[in-house]
Amino acid sequence: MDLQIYIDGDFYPEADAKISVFDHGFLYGDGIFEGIRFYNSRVFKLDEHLDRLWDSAKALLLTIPITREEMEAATLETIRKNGLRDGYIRLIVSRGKGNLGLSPDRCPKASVVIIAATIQLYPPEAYERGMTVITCGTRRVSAGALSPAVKSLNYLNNIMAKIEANLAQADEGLMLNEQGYVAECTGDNLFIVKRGQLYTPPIYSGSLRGITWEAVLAIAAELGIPAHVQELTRYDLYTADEFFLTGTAAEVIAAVKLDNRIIGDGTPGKLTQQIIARFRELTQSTGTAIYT
Ligand code: PXG
Repeated sequence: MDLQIYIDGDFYPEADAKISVFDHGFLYGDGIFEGIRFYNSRVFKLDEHLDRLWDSAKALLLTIPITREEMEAATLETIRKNGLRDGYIRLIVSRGKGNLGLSPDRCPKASVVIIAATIQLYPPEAYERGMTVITCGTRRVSAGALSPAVKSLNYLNNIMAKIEANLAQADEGLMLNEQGYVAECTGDNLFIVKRGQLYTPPIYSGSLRGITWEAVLAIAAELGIPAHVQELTRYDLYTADEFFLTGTAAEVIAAVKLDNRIIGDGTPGKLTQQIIARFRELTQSTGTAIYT
């Protein structure tokens, strides 16, 4: 069956789901998005994603043209229209149709697009063996240029790093900030385990405030695993016992090699597996119900 895509209040089959070439999301990457997962007929962390969407909009002085309640209803309706129980939502708010000229004041109304589909970010075997990661030369864009906390349609910084990882035949790319501290991977936050404790870089090192990242910090608290949010260098990663990545698309996934160095014993670590197991339980049993 053709996907049914939501655009500004109406549903269109995929082939007819089109936006203007004068939309500033297309012309300038001016807009924001969220990537949200749903499992077992529940949307995982929907409120948190909508909070972040509204924060991104505020940071860009972008007026979302519908209310938060309408956005939530439209998201759930898009999943129902496609009859899905497990999958992935891409929610986009673009600056909208304007003219050739980058000023957003030429765009009278933002556009909302909601796609409900599926996503497979990494090959299934990567979840078994663990990911290989390389450090990218491309630095994460500084907060002084464009805050990495804004989930904007401008992903070229991450895409340039992803290209480096692809060329090196690694599963993911590690991005450092301008000071050389660890920021995040191209579409995932990261954690290490050292002597039974978790460490992860703070948001101000240059990462998105990941919703999976926050969920993992909550799991650590629940499981009694001490967790430290502090600046990290590659030294910390090279000498870690375990290394794993988090993201809505990636979920929680072990990383076993960085720059061709083996991390820990080269297999997904015990604490990582414990966290993955609890994360799976939560994704299967919590979230906003879609079909009631
Ligand atoms: N950092 C960046 C730069 C991201 O884009 C994350 C961290 C993880 O955040 P969440 O909130 O998802 O835990 C992301 C999220 C895609 C895709 O289509 C990318 C993300 C999420 C969903 C899909 O590649 N990135």
